[in-house]
Amino acid sequence: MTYTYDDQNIFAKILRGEIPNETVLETDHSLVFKDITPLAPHHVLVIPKGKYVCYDHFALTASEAEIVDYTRTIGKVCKMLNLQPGEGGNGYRLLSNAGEDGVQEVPHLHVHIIAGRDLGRIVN
Ligand code: D5M
Repeated sequence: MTYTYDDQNIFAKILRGEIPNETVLETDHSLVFKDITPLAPHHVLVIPKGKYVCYDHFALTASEAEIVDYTRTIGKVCKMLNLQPGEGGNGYRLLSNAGEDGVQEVPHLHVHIIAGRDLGRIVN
């Protein structure tokens, strides 16, 4: 399996501190920041600090520590933003685009957390 990571992608530049971001949460292995073009009242991106192109690349090659950190970070953000449907929140959507058919714009793994309005159905 060969993945080619582009060190010049915009999220790599954010991780290196070369361009600014609105950080929501930072952990040992993950960074969460506000999406520059929000689709809803809450729209943040969760990225691993490691060089992973997309979800399968990360899930199949990252260390367990990175995977646990990333998964828990997504949960922590849902909690921070009060989105948990079982805990009085109104829910959210997780989305991760990959590759050409997924219309991935930035080739560094990111999960979108989108919430704060009725997001409608995307699959039936
Ligand atoms: O979407 C990539 C997402 O990344 C898109 O929602 C815009 C967002 N983006 C692009 N540049 C920035 C910066 N500089 N800060 C914050 N958010 C940004 P996808 O199609 O999933 O690859």
